[in-house]
Amino acid sequence: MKDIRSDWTLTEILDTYNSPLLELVYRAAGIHRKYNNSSEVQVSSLISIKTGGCSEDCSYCPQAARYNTGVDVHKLMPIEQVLSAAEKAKAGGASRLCMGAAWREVRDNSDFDRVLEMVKAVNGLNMEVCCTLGMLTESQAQRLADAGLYAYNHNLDTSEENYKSIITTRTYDDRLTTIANARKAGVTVCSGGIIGMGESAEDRVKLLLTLSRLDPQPESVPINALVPVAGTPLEKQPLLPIWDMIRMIATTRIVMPKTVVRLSAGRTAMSDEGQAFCFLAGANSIFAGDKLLTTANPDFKQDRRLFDSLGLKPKQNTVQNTLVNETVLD
Ligand code: SAM
Ligand code: DTB
Ligand code: SF4
Repeated sequence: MKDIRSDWTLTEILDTYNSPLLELVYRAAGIHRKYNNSSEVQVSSLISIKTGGCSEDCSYCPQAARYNTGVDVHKLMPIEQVLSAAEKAKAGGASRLCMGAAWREVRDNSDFDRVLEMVKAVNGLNMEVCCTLGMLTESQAQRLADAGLYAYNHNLDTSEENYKSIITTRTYDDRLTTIANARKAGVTVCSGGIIGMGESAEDRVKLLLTLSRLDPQPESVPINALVPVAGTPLEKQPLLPIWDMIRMIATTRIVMPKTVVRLSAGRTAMSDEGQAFCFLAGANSIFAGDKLLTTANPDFKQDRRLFDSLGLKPKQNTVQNTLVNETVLD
């Protein structure tokens, strides 16, 4: 049977997810080695270009204005600050920079113009540029593409059925529309979810079913473990068992063989051995640098040590940057 499929069924993915753990990992590791270089891990770095004060009610998020989480709220950063953070990330081994803004949606205003300038500037460093700015129209996606955006991150987070219990201020369809808008503009798609929010195994599998049926499948799928933040409705959620993360990564790898599967939020609570299992099961990307958007993450040095112990190396950026010359000439 062929491996790259857009016709996975719920039962097939559920059976895969529930199969004996070591068999599941063995199968996922085989698929991973067939389609990817298993000794390479793509390293991304995150920067929060606009923090907190968001109008949405995402139950997991420390940046929603309605929860008292004590995040350090700040308006859109100056371009120079983004550039120096990007340079630091590049020096630490990151080949991709993801800029996140706590916005419900992008508006056509001077802030968006500044984000477009940031995209151009980071492109000039020859890094893959990714943004996560909330909902986008097709023309906004096109303007980002024209500025040289490589990827747009917009997570589906959970199953359509469970979505309403996590977020009420937007719909699953809104998310799918933004993903389609990014795709139409020729920007690659990064979309995944969060586990450990109290969802069932079936919710996790339904998320993967939806992602696997996107045509083409997303180029990158971040799997986040919930970071329970005090002040959010999910603050009391127990920490995700590592075995659940390994199962989710392995299943993602099997249903989306060529996708970059990112072991995302939650790594500070994971052991090196737990993370090693995730890499074996097909994870081939991480966020590196001591901060995600607002919460802690292992620093570059710690990850370098982990890579050295496991014989992994950071993937070099192979994307040819067509806008570099243009930026230099500007
Ligand atoms: N506002 C934009 C949006 O919602 O698309 C972009 C930023 S938002 C913070 C990006 C993603 O971070 C969310 O879709 C969610 O998957 C993830 N995230 C936020 N808080 C998290 C938490 N406490 N634990 C794990 N992942 C989280
Ligand atoms: C994704 O899936 N995870 C990243 C990135 N995409 C934007 C964000 C994780 C945020 C974790 C909570 C925080 O640091 O605020
Ligand atoms: Fe706002 Fe994004 Fe956080 Fe939701 S996840 S509250 S949209 S920043």
